[in-house]
Amino acid sequence: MSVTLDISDGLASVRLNRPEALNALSFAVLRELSAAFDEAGRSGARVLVITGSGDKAFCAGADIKELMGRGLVAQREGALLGQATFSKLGRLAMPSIAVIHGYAFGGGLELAMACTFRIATPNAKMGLPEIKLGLIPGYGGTQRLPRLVGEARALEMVLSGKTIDAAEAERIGLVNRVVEGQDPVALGREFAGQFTGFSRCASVFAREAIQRASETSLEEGLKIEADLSTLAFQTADASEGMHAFVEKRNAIFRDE
Ligand code: DAK
Repeated sequence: MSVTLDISDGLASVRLNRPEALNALSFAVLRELSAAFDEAGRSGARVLVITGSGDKAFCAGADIKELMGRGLVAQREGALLGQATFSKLGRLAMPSIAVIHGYAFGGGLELAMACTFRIATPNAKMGLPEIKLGLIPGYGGTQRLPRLVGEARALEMVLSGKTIDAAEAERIGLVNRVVEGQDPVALGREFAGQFTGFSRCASVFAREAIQRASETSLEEGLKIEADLSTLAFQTADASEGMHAFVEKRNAIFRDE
């Protein structure tokens, strides 16, 4: 298997496992990823962490060797497969975290950008180098990068194909944090710890509202917020959270 999924203690850990090709995303890998996300979603895990195996790369992008010589219809189907696979991450009830260690290029960075959060080790190198191949990003990069870093920086990265390091990625908001440590899963688990103790309902509503912010007008977005925040009041967890405050105790959330 080129993708492994391990679920323990509420953490779903997805690992790209093709170190000999720097974890490049073949179409078979995309299909395995898609299946792993489905299974993680069914598992009830509270958070999902994605890492790459080996010490050189999170993921060096789409498998360039496999992309060559395919017809236009097949290429379009391939782009749609990559987009659908990555979009699945955003629809999971749990937040997802990409731990970028080493290279995250092209489709690898697009996978990371589809996650809720990205953290990077100091040796991380990121870029969308498709332009150097005569291509443009096809797995969501032209849409997610400007939403994360703004149009000007996205244009600079996509049109130059340049590589940026972890510090620069943190500065422009492409990654949430630079973290130090040898074990990527442990780094992801530690970062995830901030999000796992609350109501899943509230977490899902908050993510939905924030995701919609970049897709709608302010007026429409405020309506979405009013609806989702009102919905949050209907949950047992909201009742528990407010009662716990008044009773000066820790809340026990049940995701209800
Ligand atoms: N694909 C296939 N194999 C790859 C690969 C990749 N993206 N990246 C690395 N490898 C393989 C290398 O070929 C090599 O295998 P062997 O030759 O030993 O068999 C092995 O991994 C180790 O790589 P290197 O020997 O090159 O290692 P270095 O440390 O010297 O260099 C590197 C590391 C990451 C700087 C270098 O490997 C590199 O530049 N890799 C390519 C990075 C890249 O350009 N990625 C973006 C790909 S484009 C679509 C539209 C667009 C796209 C996809 C679909 N549709 C419309 C369907 C575009 C997506 C992309 O991601």
